[in-house]
Amino acid sequence: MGPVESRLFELSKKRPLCFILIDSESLEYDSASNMAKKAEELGADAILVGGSSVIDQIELDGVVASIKASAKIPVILFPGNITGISAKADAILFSSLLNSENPYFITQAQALGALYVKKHGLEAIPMGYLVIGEGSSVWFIGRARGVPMDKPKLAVMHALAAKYMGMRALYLEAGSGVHSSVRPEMVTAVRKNFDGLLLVGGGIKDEHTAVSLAKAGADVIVIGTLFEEGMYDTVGRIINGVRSLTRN
Ligand code: 1GP
Repeated sequence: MGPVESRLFELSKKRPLCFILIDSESLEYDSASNMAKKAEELGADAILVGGSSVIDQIELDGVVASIKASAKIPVILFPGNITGISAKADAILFSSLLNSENPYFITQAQALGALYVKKHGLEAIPMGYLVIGEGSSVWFIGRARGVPMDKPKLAVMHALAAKYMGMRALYLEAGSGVHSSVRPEMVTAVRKNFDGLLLVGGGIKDEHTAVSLAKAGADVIVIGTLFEEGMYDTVGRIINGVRSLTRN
């Protein structure tokens, strides 16, 4: 484990964490900088930089550099494709979309991006990425065969596969901006079978939902849309609610 992963993993043993996802596409550097300051001020534990159709890596480098210059918390890439990698970040969620029907998203994009990650010494956090439900952008672009929301056992099967393949993190993704987030029952079932870092995101819009998911065993709650829409009061309540839970 590299330093960012170790730090987050250790912290997650004490309390659940909250990450803010910033979509790097068409983001002015000043806005990126302000968003980073705001995320840190609200108490986020890390900033994820993502975007499912990033095409301008020069712009991405600028966005990541602006975020890094404005916040002390780790800046972690959450790429949707090989164009989402920047040497300026602290680490990368090096993910395989476990339930994609297109091998490109399972191992090929990873192979195409691997030498860049090595060349720039980016800390890679090996992660299984599992799309839950249907109809989101990631579901469509990633050609995912979405795990039905009410079938926790199917999520558990993938979680065990991720564990046996050596992945130290797992992300249960309902998709950005969706109406319904992953259900706590699914998180509980996965938690019993996966002891790595468990991230849950997509469609989390209120403190009650976020806290229920963290209580069910999520180590990290990821918030994107609410933050992007400037709903800072709600995001602040979510972060405080999640961070105030303790782990035994
Ligand atoms: C998307 O899970 C994240 O990858 C965040 O989702 O934008 O719905 O918060 P939201």
